[in-house]
Amino acid sequence: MKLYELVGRDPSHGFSPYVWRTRMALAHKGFEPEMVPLRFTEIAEKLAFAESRTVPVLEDGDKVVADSWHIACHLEDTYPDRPSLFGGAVGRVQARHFNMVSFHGLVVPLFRAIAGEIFEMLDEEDQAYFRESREKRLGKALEEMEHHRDENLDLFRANLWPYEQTLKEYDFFGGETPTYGDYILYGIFQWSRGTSRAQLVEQNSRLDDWRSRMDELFDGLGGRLQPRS
Ligand SMILES: N[C@@H](CCC(=O)N[C@@H](CS)C(=O)NCC(=O)O)C(=O)O
Repeated sequence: MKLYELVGRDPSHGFSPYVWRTRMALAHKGFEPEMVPLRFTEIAEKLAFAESRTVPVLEDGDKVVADSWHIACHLEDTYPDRPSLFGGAVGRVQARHFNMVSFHGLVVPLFRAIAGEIFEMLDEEDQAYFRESREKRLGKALEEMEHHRDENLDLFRANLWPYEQTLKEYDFFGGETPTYGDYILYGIFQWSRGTSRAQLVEQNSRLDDWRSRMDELFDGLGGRLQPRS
């Protein structure tokens, strides 16, 4: 299997939240894909075969699957005898909902807070692309976003409340063991760990402890990501 991922100047340092959730989902199913690093400005050309303008893209034998959600569904449907990512049909819908809720409440404010730090990870060509595309999306210059960093981080932290509460009763969002919702949220934290110096959660909070448990899964796969220094 091959998994196409996003990197900055360092090709061994993948930081996409969507790729991280997918790496964890693949490990959950017992797969260790060959990682193929791409810079932003390589994606469209290198992934033309998959008709995708974003990572992740998975090559699984002669099957090509683009988009993290489609990859998760492909893995669940193609490998039903391996540990389940969703825990059934209801769990699949709830994972999709988790995806939307966490995008709206967490990915959006976090991106606004750390966009400037992501920019710093990129080479010159990618920086030009990132600035143009993201400033259009944000409606503001990256430097101007920096002035709103604290308020966006505060919003992100406030929106963590339901996740923190759930972890008072359960070890994982899948209950006793992690499932796809855990990988979605963990991907968001990995994105920040790999690109930003922001401290997202308080030490020894439920989320902090959960994150440590997630770091240890699959022989410490996620914990090996070098934090931004
Ligand atoms: N809905 C997609 C989103 C993937 C996505 O936005 N990937 C970003 C990297 S984090 C990307 O490839 N962006 C390419 C670009 O902006 O040109 C998924 O879940 O796979």
